Amino acid sequence: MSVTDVTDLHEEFGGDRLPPGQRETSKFPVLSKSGTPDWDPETWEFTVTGAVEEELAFSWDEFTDLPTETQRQDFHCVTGWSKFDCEFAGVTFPQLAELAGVEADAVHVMFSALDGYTTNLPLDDCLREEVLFTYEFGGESLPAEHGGPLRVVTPHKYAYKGAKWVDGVEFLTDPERGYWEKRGYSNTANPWNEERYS
Ligand SMILES: Nc1nc2c(c(=O)[nH]1)N[C@H]1C(S)=C(S)[C@@H](COP(=O)(O)O)O[C@H]1N2
Ligand SMILES: [Mo]
Repeated sequence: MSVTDVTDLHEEFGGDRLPPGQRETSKFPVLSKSGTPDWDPETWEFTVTGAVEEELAFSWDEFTDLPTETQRQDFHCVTGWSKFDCEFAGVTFPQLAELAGVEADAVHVMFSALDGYTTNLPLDDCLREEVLFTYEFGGESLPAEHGGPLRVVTPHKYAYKGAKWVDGVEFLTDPERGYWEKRGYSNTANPWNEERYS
Protein backbone atom coordinates (compact mmCIF):
# COMPACT_ATOMS: atom_id res chain seq x y z
CA MET A 1 0.00 0.00 0.00
CA SER A 2 1.40 3.40 -0.89
CA VAL A 3 1.31 6.19 1.66
CA THR A 4 1.47 9.85 0.66
CA ASP A 5 3.57 11.77 3.17
CA VAL A 6 2.27 15.30 3.73
CA THR A 7 4.22 15.97 6.94
CA ASP A 8 6.33 18.59 5.12
CA LEU A 9 3.40 20.96 4.54
CA HIS A 10 4.70 23.24 7.35
CA GLU A 11 7.29 24.44 4.83
CA GLU A 12 4.52 26.13 2.86
CA PHE A 13 3.64 28.09 6.03
CA GLY A 14 7.24 29.06 6.72
CA GLY A 15 7.43 27.24 10.03
CA ASP A 16 9.00 24.29 11.80
CA ARG A 17 7.32 20.91 11.79
CA LEU A 18 6.27 21.56 15.40
CA PRO A 19 4.26 24.82 15.30
CA PRO A 20 5.04 27.50 17.91
CA GLY A 21 3.62 26.88 21.38
CA GLN A 22 2.92 23.19 20.66
CA ARG A 23 4.28 20.14 22.49
CA GLU A 24 4.69 16.79 20.75
CA THR A 25 2.83 13.84 22.22
CA SER A 26 2.62 10.20 21.24
CA LYS A 27 -0.83 9.92 22.85
CA PHE A 28 -4.03 10.69 21.00
CA PRO A 29 -6.23 12.63 23.43
CA VAL A 30 -9.97 12.88 22.78
CA LEU A 31 -11.66 16.30 22.65
CA SER A 32 -15.41 16.32 22.07
CA LYS A 33 -17.93 18.98 22.99
CA SER A 34 -20.57 16.46 24.08
CA GLY A 35 -19.49 12.82 23.94
CA THR A 36 -19.50 10.23 21.18
CA PRO A 37 -22.75 9.98 19.17
CA ASP A 38 -24.26 6.65 18.10
CA TRP A 39 -24.57 5.83 14.43
CA ASP A 40 -26.38 3.11 12.47
CA PRO A 41 -24.64 1.79 9.33
CA GLU A 42 -28.08 0.98 7.88
CA THR A 43 -29.40 4.55 8.03
CA TRP A 44 -26.17 6.61 8.02
CA GLU A 45 -26.15 9.13 5.21
CA PHE A 46 -23.52 11.63 4.10
CA THR A 47 -24.70 14.58 2.02
CA VAL A 48 -23.04 17.19 -0.18
CA THR A 49 -25.32 20.20 -0.64
CA GLY A 50 -25.46 23.91 -1.46
CA ALA A 51 -23.69 25.60 -4.36
CA VAL A 52 -22.98 22.44 -6.37
CA GLU A 53 -24.13 21.24 -9.78
CA GLU A 54 -25.35 17.98 -8.29
CA GLU A 55 -26.27 17.47 -4.64
CA LEU A 56 -25.03 14.05 -3.47
CA ALA A 57 -26.09 11.57 -0.80
CA PHE A 58 -24.04 8.49 0.08
CA SER A 59 -24.91 5.44 2.15
CA TRP A 60 -22.04 3.92 4.15
CA ASP A 61 -21.47 1.27 1.45
CA GLU A 62 -21.52 3.88 -1.30
CA PHE A 63 -19.09 6.15 0.50
CA THR A 64 -16.62 3.38 1.27
CA ASP A 65 -16.71 2.33 -2.42
CA LEU A 66 -15.15 5.66 -3.43
CA PRO A 67 -11.43 5.55 -4.26
CA THR A 68 -9.28 6.18 -1.21
CA GLU A 69 -5.83 7.46 -0.47
CA THR A 70 -3.59 6.83 2.55
CA GLN A 71 -1.62 9.75 3.96
CA ARG A 72 0.87 10.35 6.74
CA GLN A 73 -0.07 13.59 8.45
CA ASP A 74 0.61 15.64 11.56
CA PHE A 75 -2.27 16.63 13.86
CA HIS A 76 -2.21 19.92 15.79
CA CYS A 77 -4.67 20.56 18.62
CA VAL A 78 -5.39 24.17 19.59
CA THR A 79 -4.99 23.21 23.28
CA GLY A 80 -1.23 22.73 22.68
CA TRP A 81 -0.43 19.18 21.66
CA SER A 82 0.68 17.85 18.29
CA LYS A 83 0.76 14.24 17.18
CA PHE A 84 3.15 13.42 14.33
CA ASP A 85 2.86 10.71 11.67
CA CYS A 86 -0.84 9.86 11.90
CA GLU A 87 -1.77 7.47 9.11
CA PHE A 88 -5.24 8.29 7.81
CA ALA A 89 -7.03 6.71 4.84
CA GLY A 90 -10.05 8.15 3.09
CA VAL A 91 -11.46 10.27 0.31
CA THR A 92 -9.84 13.62 -0.50
CA PHE A 93 -11.91 16.80 -0.42
CA PRO A 94 -10.96 17.75 -4.01
CA GLN A 95 -12.20 14.39 -5.22
CA LEU A 96 -15.56 14.80 -3.53
CA ALA A 97 -15.83 18.39 -4.81
CA GLU A 98 -15.16 17.11 -8.31
CA LEU A 99 -17.98 14.56 -8.02
CA ALA A 100 -20.48 17.23 -6.96
CA GLY A 101 -19.23 19.95 -9.33
CA VAL A 102 -18.67 23.12 -7.32
CA GLU A 103 -20.54 26.18 -8.66
CA ALA A 104 -18.48 29.24 -9.60
CA ASP A 105 -20.00 31.38 -6.82
CA ALA A 106 -19.09 28.97 -3.98
CA VAL A 107 -16.48 30.55 -1.68
CA HIS A 108 -16.89 28.79 1.64
CA VAL A 109 -17.71 25.42 3.18
CA MET A 110 -19.62 24.32 6.28
CA PHE A 111 -19.14 20.82 7.70
CA SER A 112 -21.81 19.29 9.94
CA ALA A 113 -21.70 16.30 12.24
CA LEU A 114 -23.85 13.78 14.09
CA ASP A 115 -23.29 15.52 17.47
CA GLY A 116 -24.52 18.89 16.18
CA TYR A 117 -20.97 20.20 15.71
CA THR A 118 -20.22 22.46 12.77
CA THR A 119 -17.01 24.02 11.47
CA ASN A 120 -16.26 26.27 8.52
CA LEU A 121 -13.39 26.88 6.11
CA PRO A 122 -12.85 28.96 2.97
CA LEU A 123 -13.21 26.82 -0.15
CA ASP A 124 -9.51 27.29 -1.03
CA ASP A 125 -8.52 25.82 2.33
CA CYS A 126 -10.65 22.75 1.55
CA LEU A 127 -9.49 22.15 -2.03
CA ARG A 128 -6.24 20.63 -0.81
CA GLU A 129 -5.16 17.01 -1.17
CA GLU A 130 -4.52 16.65 2.56
CA VAL A 131 -8.09 17.52 3.55
CA LEU A 132 -9.38 14.00 3.93
CA PHE A 133 -12.72 12.41 4.81
CA THR A 134 -11.11 9.60 6.72
CA TYR A 135 -12.46 6.32 8.09
CA GLU A 136 -9.21 4.48 8.84
CA PHE A 137 -6.48 5.37 11.31
CA GLY A 138 -3.27 3.31 11.41
CA GLY A 139 -4.83 0.67 9.15
CA GLU A 140 -7.83 0.08 11.46
CA SER A 141 -11.37 1.48 11.47
CA LEU A 142 -11.31 5.01 12.86
CA PRO A 143 -12.17 4.71 16.59
CA ALA A 144 -15.62 6.10 17.46
CA GLU A 145 -14.21 8.58 20.00
CA HIS A 146 -11.92 10.02 17.29
CA GLY A 147 -14.84 10.56 14.92
CA GLY A 148 -15.68 7.14 13.52
CA PRO A 149 -17.31 6.23 11.26
CA LEU A 150 -16.11 9.27 9.28
CA ARG A 151 -14.25 12.47 10.15
CA VAL A 152 -12.41 15.28 8.43
CA VAL A 153 -8.71 15.94 9.03
CA THR A 154 -7.10 19.33 8.31
CA PRO A 155 -3.34 19.06 8.98
CA HIS A 156 -2.77 22.65 7.75
CA LYS A 157 -5.14 23.94 10.48
CA TYR A 158 -5.79 23.32 14.17
CA ALA A 159 -7.80 20.13 14.51
CA TYR A 160 -11.11 21.80 15.45
CA LYS A 161 -11.43 22.54 11.73
CA GLY A 162 -11.84 18.79 11.21
CA ALA A 163 -15.35 17.63 12.07
CA LYS A 164 -15.56 14.23 13.74
CA TRP A 165 -18.69 12.15 12.86
CA VAL A 166 -19.09 14.29 9.75
CA ASP A 167 -22.36 13.71 7.89
CA GLY A 168 -22.65 16.77 5.68
CA VAL A 169 -20.72 19.27 3.61
CA GLU A 170 -22.44 22.42 2.41
CA PHE A 171 -20.92 24.73 -0.20
CA LEU A 172 -21.73 28.36 0.63
CA THR A 173 -21.74 31.58 -1.40
CA ASP A 174 -21.05 33.63 1.77
CA PRO A 175 -18.82 32.79 4.75
CA GLU A 176 -20.48 31.56 7.96
CA ARG A 177 -19.03 30.51 11.32
CA GLY A 178 -19.21 27.10 12.90
CA TYR A 179 -19.60 25.94 16.51
CA TRP A 180 -16.23 26.98 17.99
CA GLU A 181 -15.72 29.84 15.54
CA LYS A 182 -18.83 31.47 17.08
CA ARG A 183 -17.46 30.84 20.58
CA GLY A 184 -14.05 32.50 20.46
CA TYR A 185 -11.80 30.13 18.55
CA SER A 186 -9.96 31.66 15.59
CA ASN A 187 -11.84 31.57 12.31
CA THR A 188 -8.57 31.02 10.42
CA ALA A 189 -6.74 28.57 12.76
CA ASN A 190 -3.26 28.62 11.17
CA PRO A 191 -0.99 26.76 13.66
CA TRP A 192 2.21 28.44 12.37
CA ASN A 193 0.76 31.87 13.19
CA GLU A 194 -0.74 30.61 16.48
CA GLU A 195 -4.20 31.69 15.36
CA ARG A 196 -5.89 30.06 18.36
CA TYR A 197 -8.49 32.55 19.59
CA SER A 198 -10.27 35.50 18.03
N1 LIG B 1 -18.19 16.55 15.61
C1 LIG B 1 -17.20 17.06 16.33
N2 LIG B 1 -16.01 17.25 15.74
C2 LIG B 1 -14.99 17.77 16.45
C3 LIG B 1 -15.16 18.13 17.81
C4 LIG B 1 -16.43 17.92 18.41
O1 LIG B 1 -16.68 18.20 19.59
N3 LIG B 1 -17.42 17.38 17.64
N4 LIG B 1 -14.10 18.68 18.51
C5 LIG B 1 -13.05 19.32 17.70
C6 LIG B 1 -11.88 19.64 18.47
S1 LIG B 1 -11.98 21.02 19.44
C7 LIG B 1 -10.70 18.95 18.32
S2 LIG B 1 -9.28 19.47 19.09
C8 LIG B 1 -10.64 17.69 17.54
C9 LIG B 1 -10.20 16.58 18.46
O2 LIG B 1 -10.07 15.36 17.78
P1 LIG B 1 -9.72 14.06 18.62
O3 LIG B 1 -10.76 13.90 19.69
O4 LIG B 1 -9.71 12.95 17.63
O5 LIG B 1 -8.36 14.31 19.23
O6 LIG B 1 -11.89 17.36 16.95
C10 LIG B 1 -12.65 18.46 16.50
N5 LIG B 1 -13.81 17.95 15.82
MO1 LIG C 1 -9.85 21.44 20.21
